[in-house]
Amino acid sequence: MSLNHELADLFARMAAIMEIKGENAFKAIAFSKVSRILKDMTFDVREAVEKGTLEEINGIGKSSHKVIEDYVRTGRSVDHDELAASVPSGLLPLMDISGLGPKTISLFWKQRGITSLEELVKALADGSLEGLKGIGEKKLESIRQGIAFQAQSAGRLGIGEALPIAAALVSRLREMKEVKQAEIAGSLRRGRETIGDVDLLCSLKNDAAGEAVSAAFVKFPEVERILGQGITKASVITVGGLQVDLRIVPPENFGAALLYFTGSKDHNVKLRGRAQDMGLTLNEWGLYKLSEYDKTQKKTGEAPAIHAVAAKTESEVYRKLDLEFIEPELREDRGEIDAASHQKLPKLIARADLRGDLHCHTNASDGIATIEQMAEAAMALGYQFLAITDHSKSQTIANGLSAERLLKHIQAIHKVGEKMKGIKLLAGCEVDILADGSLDYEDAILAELDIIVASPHMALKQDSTAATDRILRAIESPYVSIIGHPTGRLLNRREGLPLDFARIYKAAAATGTALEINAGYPRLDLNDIHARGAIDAGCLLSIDTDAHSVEGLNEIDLGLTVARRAWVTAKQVINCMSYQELLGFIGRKRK
Ligand code: DGT
Ligand code: CA
Ligand code: CA
Ligand code: ZN
Repeated sequence: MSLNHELADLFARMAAIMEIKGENAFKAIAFSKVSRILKDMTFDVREAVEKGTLEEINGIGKSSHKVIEDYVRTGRSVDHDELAASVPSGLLPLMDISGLGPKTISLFWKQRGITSLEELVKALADGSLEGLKGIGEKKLESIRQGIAFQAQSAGRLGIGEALPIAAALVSRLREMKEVKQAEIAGSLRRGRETIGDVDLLCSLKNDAAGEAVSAAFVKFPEVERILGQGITKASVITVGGLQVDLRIVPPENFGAALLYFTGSKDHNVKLRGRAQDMGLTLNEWGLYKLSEYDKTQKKTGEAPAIHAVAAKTESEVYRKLDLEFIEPELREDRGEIDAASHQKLPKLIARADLRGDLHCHTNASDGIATIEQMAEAAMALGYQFLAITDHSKSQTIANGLSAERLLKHIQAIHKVGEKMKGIKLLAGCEVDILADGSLDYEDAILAELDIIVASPHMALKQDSTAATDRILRAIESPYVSIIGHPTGRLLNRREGLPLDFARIYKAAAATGTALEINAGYPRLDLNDIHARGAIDAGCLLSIDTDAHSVEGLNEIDLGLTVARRAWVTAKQVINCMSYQELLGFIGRKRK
């Protein structure tokens, strides 16, 4: 985790503790804001401290400076530690339970003496939480579900947390003069949304350097604890509690090893079966002729002393198995091997296919940049269009726009759009889908907008029927072009709406409504399974960052990963249309 993110978490925690204590409401809000700013910042906050330019960062006040400076200098903050010590330590982990906010925690603590997860579980079971003001059985049930959900996702880290750590380790390996190649393998290379452990692979320029490389690896700054270390292997626990296994393999076997350790296991099993059928055998060392392969030749931990049919690159192995190259995101045994054997693999969408972002926020609602700044940033990314979609009026905590403010904002967006050459701006809005499926403005107001992303934000605990009817009703509106983050889930934190997806896909396809893959972490909503279900049902998708800052517009990659895992091609994504085609898409539904 970067220093910025560590500090962002620290501020979020401080804000939560203040809320639990019921003190300093204004300071709690200010600290939440600082947390968000730190998360979105592109430069290292350490630089700002060293150069003394902390004051120039908008939105970070005096009392935050001290916390940041302390933390940068000493790795901790006295203010934070004092605050944390002022509440029972068992209360803080409760913050991570979906359905349980600081206000409720505060109530449980002050009225019922709950100070830990253990006590909460017990109280939920024995009925002692009944009768609290504002806490009905429905709320209690949703907390029970939140606890169950947390237990079920325990032990797997989200890709957004795991990837930066793994990427830092790989780039450190690549900087070493002894290292020839270093790659991420395992579920992380396949782009799974949660990661059990990280598998890294490297090869060396000189066989004898294994000991030195593995010794250096376990001393990388991200490493917190060493589990094991040898000539061909090392295992560590990093900051954030992530296990990372490094394997060192000979360069001539690198491709086969990468293939093997990328998995998935089910994909590997299918590949080995295919190899067998062709009179070959496939293992982590290479692809060999079965007739030449004699297990007795092979000492454990060493490459077989025979000529390999293929071993050096993954492409070679796939080619010798009469398969097209299968991208790592597809290696889940979901039909990819069969497709590859018939040259029927999809040409997966890539970053270069995107022509614009259709969901982002400015400082008119809860973003931090202006319309101009967002538009310029989108241009710098090579985009041809950008939709500005600030929040609608019900999102009061996000400074959602009243109808009156929205109409002015539309004019402001159009004005900037006319001024700017090289990018088209769409005056849009992220309109709340209210609990009953109605939209947050009258149709007459909606008709003024160039594009509408309609999203669920509140009432995310509905049952399947209510939730599905709600989204269906929004899909039926001729003004809605995109359903934003359709379930409202947050990875590892909130399950989101239990939609009946078959009905959603059908209605979206029939009406010409795109379903969003929200690339913002930890949303990633739709996920890979549902995105694939959508395209199989003939729906179009939209892939958007939901950026709240200029930097946020860069965070499209995880959304693309989800899309690629869903077999999505550029043809199925409205962000890959030309501007004219996009207008046609929006216009057809409105007619
Ligand atoms: P994870 O770590 O749970 O997120 O998922 P993976 O896919 O990274 O699984 P992991 O770390 O246990 O193993 C990495 C890869 O190594 C896996 O995708 C395939 C390969 N592998 C590991 N153990 C076996 C095995 O017993 N049989 C086969 N065929 N492949 C294995
Ligand atoms: Ca793994
Ligand atoms: Ca592993
Ligand atoms: Zn939203």
